[in-house]
Amino acid sequence: MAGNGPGQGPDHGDDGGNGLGVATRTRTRTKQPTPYRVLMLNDDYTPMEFVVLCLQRFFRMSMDDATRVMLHVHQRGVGVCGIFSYEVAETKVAQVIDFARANQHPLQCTLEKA
Ligand code: TYC
Repeated sequence: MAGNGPGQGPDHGDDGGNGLGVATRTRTRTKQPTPYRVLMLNDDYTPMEFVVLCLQRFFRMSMDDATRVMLHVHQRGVGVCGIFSYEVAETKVAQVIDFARANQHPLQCTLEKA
């Protein structure tokens, strides 16, 4: 009976005929990254203008959208800045926290699975 060793599988032309091919076939279906929400948290000390600046700078919001989101966070305690892949969400959280710390503001930002 034929085994499953070298030379037994279908020929994908990637092994120079020695039966020891490298897996070169590419997947045709794309996998969407798991989405993550970036959340801005309220506090009593960070100036409203600074929060608006963060939303404009790191989330590319217009002045109107940034003001709306900032006021929502101020009134409700938490608000969504955007939805991203894990890597992008993590980067944006770090950028906001670093920028806030550099300016001596306690502003906090976090992420959660969307
Ligand atoms: N509550 C802050 C103040 O009254 C403003 C603020 C809004 C702070 C949103 C953080 O994520 C925040 N100065």
